[in-house]
Amino acid sequence: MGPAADENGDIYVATGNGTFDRDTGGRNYGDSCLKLTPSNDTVSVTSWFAPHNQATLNAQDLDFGSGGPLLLPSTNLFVSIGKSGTIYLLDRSKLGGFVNFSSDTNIVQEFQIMTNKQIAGQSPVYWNGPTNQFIFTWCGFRVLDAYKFTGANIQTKPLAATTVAQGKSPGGTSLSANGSLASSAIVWGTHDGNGGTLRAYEAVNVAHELWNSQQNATRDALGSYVKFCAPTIANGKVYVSTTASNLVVYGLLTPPYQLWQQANFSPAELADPTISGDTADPDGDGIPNLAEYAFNTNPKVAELSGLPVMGISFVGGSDYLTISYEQALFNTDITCTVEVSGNLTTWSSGSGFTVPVSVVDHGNGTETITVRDTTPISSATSRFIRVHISRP
Ligand SMILES: [Ca+2]
Ligand SMILES: [Ca+2]
Repeated sequence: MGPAADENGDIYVATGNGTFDRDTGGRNYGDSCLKLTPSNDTVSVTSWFAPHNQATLNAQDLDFGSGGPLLLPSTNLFVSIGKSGTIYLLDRSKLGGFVNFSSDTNIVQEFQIMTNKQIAGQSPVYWNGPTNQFIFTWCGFRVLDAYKFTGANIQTKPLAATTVAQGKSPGGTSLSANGSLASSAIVWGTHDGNGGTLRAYEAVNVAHELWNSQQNATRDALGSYVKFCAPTIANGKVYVSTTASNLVVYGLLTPPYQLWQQANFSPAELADPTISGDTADPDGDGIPNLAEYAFNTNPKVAELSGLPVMGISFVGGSDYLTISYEQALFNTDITCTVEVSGNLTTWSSGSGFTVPVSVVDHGNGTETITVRDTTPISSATSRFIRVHISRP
């Protein structure tokens, strides 16, 4: 599996089967983990670890490095999985060397995540969620497990697991999330069912499968997959490699705004822009449809609740205008920008004009965003604040 690098430029690699004689003064690091430090155009081993049973691992083809190192943010630790089914938690500043005992007393933690010796396949996946830090593993012949990382060690009993197990040659696992927002976080994984299937699980509870590519197989089937190869998520799409010499790209077939229109208007209404168009206001509440979409309100119910709320915050001895608005997380096809003005003619936003105050996730697919003015009320004759909605 691939190496990992930290903010100091140190590189961490886990090796597979091979000669190990470092403990007796040799230069061979089979079934080990190495910390490589670049300096003056050379790279040197500045710390290393080999499991106590490295000779057994080598003899039984249980490559230590079958799951690569994963650095854990905001700690000095990293985690690695071996083909033997052991998960290792190591201290980056002192990996531990080698001890000839019956267990690795020289490292932070180790435990068996699989009862049988199986294939790890790839690096674990980390997510800093709203209530827990998670480490996800989906190894060969195993279900996808979500472990809790406390910041110092890993709880050995999984918080949740899927019901679908990998086969002998596991695919790969990735995660997409909007920060720590629970409702946004998805664990994506490929596995060997039906020749290759992409599956999506709720990260806070991986027992809940959100979607898989066999639900509408005619349209979405992956067909084949590449073992140990994780999906890549970027710009709202999921990219999956296959053995059929093609890259399969998954995304929403219909833009979110269009889905919202379809959910709120009949086919006849959709054909009439005076009812379903961006600037139409069929419920007569003064809020045009695009704003009803942006603020997650009902375009057919005249109501004022749910609209942006203006307030005043006291910061550093001065009062500032603030505005809070609710937005659905699926609204990825519009941009809401808070703007401020002193004259209702010239509006400004961003650095020097507005500052983010908070983002509160409601856990139901919506969040409340609060932004404030940077000009104190007391220093101006008038101050105004608004949310500007734009759609490409
Ligand atoms: Ca309206
Ligand atoms: Ca309305």
